[in-house]
Amino acid sequence: MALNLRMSDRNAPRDGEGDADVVLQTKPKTKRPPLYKVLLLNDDYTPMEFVVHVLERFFGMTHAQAFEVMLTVHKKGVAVVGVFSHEIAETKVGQVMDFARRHQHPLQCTMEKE
Ligand code: TYC
Repeated sequence: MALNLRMSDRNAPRDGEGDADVVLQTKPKTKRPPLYKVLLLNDDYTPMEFVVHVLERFFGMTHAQAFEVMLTVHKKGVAVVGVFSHEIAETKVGQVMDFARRHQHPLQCTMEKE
């Protein structure tokens, strides 16, 4: 009769004989999907109130949170505005870039693997 062993069981003591039919079973893998940071970049032209609106509208921030994050981007040049799965991050970046373009602001939003 064949034995199904996990890798961690390989060297476990075993009664009986005959490893002829031993089948190694790899440990079930449940790797979490990678996460992506969504970044907002500063520029000299996009109005502060527009950026605050973007952060409220697409990132669910309160007005106070959005204002604080906007100021961080304004002063430091860039800030992480959220961390998401690849698909959600891509959607957020697309929404922000689209919204900015439609309003003719040069606001830039990007994503990078965490
Ligand atoms: N620097 C812009 C200004 O002074 C404001 C701004 C903040 C622009 C954050 C983009 O991501 C940004 N009007």
